[in-house]
Amino acid sequence: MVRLPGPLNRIHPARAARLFTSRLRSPQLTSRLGVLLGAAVAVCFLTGYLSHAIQHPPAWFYWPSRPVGLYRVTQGLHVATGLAAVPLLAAKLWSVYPKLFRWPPFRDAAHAVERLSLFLLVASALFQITTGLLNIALWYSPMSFFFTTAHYWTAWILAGSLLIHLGVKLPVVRRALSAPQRPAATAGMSRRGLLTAVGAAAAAITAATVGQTLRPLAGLSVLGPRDPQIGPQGLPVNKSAAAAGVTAAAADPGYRLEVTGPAGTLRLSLADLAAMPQHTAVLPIACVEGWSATATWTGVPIRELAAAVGAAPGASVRVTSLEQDSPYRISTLPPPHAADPLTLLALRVNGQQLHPDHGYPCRIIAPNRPGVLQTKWVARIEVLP
Ligand SMILES: Nc1nc2c(c(=O)[nH]1)N[C@H]1C(S)=C(S)[C@@H](COP(=O)(O)O)O[C@H]1N2
Ligand SMILES: [Mo]
Repeated sequence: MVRLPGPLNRIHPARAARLFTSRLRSPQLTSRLGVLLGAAVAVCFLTGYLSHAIQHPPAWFYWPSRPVGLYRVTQGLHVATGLAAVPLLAAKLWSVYPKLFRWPPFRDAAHAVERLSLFLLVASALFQITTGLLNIALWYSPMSFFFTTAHYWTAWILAGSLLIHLGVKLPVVRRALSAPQRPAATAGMSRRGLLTAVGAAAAAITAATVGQTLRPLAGLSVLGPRDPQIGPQGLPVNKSAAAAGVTAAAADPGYRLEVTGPAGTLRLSLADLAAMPQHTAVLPIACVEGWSATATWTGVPIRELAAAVGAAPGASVRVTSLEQDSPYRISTLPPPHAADPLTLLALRVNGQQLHPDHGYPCRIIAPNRPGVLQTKWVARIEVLP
């Protein structure tokens, strides 16, 4: 029987028993759900940290330009494991929530600290799932903070409080998972039935969204927020030329690309760029939001442009967009990407001139790189010293 706190003691004991005691709740159930949820959170945390490090590289960090689709896989896993965690977390919280009403709330100081860390764990997990969902739905208005920063720092709170929780609960989990199975429930749902239902919910969510990056499954992708057909030239659009405020600048016949390096500065018209040797690469755009799509890109390799202004081997290249006032205006190609022959200043996609929404007059497309760094409407290319 569950001891209820003050106000809840007024509920008739038989009613309270119905409210709070399901024979399904047990350390075994909670432990099994915890193992599954822990695995999803671990993959989600590591792939999320990786995505952050690629975008804000610490000094020790190295990210290669091959294999070309690696980021597509890691970021696909980040979003897929985050989504699969929704039913797992819901079931796990259901399996323990009567403990929330335990009276007294804590036994001693150590127990109080443990429950505080548990509060941080639950709060940060709910925050990560909610903000992640809002972000992939491109629904920013409920977030009065900058998503990227909040999602990043909360991940550390989640990881820290999860480690404390694991440390405290490991003996309970070990006992629960090595204990002999209790006889199956005679009426209602069995533990196996519940675990199967939760697993099926996670699988259904995955199947309904993973087609946004695993393209053969695109037909199933009823919950994937970005349909591959949305947008011109068969590619999703993250931000249109109009939304970026570049429509006039991009269409200006006086457009010149500025290329700067140790040997000086070139100003190239679109015709100049088109007259240079063109290369074609089949590369995905892999958005941090979990969608990705492969396209055939044609344009001038960045390393040829960098060499034309005297770049030394191993240089980084900074790219600036025509777009003003945007955190995505500037990106830097680190040495592996700047030197990779597949990294293009693309003029064409899938055999057509770039649509304005895909970055006309020209855009960056590089292998193994988050979509957010594939800068559109390029105005300037600088070889960094
Ligand atoms: N200048 C600029 N480039 C940008 C963006 C942007 O907002 N501004 N969005 C980026 C993001 S988040 C993605 S996923 C890709 C999407 O490219 P697409 O719209 O051509 O599919 O463009 C990237 N390039
Ligand atoms: Mo993106």
